Amino acid sequence: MDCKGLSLTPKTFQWIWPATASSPFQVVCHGVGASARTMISWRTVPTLNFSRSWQDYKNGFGSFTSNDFNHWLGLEKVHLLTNNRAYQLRFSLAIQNNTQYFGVYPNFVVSSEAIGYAFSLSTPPDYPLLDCLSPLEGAPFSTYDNDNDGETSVNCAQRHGGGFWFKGPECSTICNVFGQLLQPVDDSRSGIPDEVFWSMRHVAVDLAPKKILIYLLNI
Ligand SMILES: [Ca+2]
Repeated sequence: MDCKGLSLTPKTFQWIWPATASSPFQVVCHGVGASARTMISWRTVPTLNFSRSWQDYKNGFGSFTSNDFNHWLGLEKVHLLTNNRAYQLRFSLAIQNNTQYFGVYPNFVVSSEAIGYAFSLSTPPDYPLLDCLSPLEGAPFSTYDNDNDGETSVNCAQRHGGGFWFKGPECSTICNVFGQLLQPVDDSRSGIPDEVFWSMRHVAVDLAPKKILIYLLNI
């Protein structure tokens, strides 16, 4: 069971129990019915630090009980969810005027900790945001204290200020979703390596959103 089909208020904490899990766990469900989103991350305030250890990225961190909802669900739970049912992964980025941009990744599956929570996915459709994840498919997850980026000359997670499926030495040139959420008023990247950003198709600016939501949609 996940958020799909639950009769919910628009945004709420729910206990779910995927068949792949040995015990139930709490997630944020957002929306109702067939379009309900199982949230992986909610970033609307810059105060929650995403420069975290492997254990934190594995198990999750942030607010699971209070009403600001800012959190990372945890790689182990994302692994359990995506091996239980087919999902589309979505990133929703909002800029200052509340315009939203989407990154959409069909058939997103995260492997086990034994192979570093590497992911697989299907070719994403064209959207205004460039395809950030396909070049990183198969790479294990990295944190500052568990550097799996494959390049000894750099610690990508440390450079970019948060965990991700980095591949060195470039790390991730198209997006950085777990860096510092600086929320610049002009919506564009200041250029520091550990800032949140996402490059756009056809436009020579990197978007620096004020808000990022990451979630799974049933497909
Ligand atoms: Ca490295």
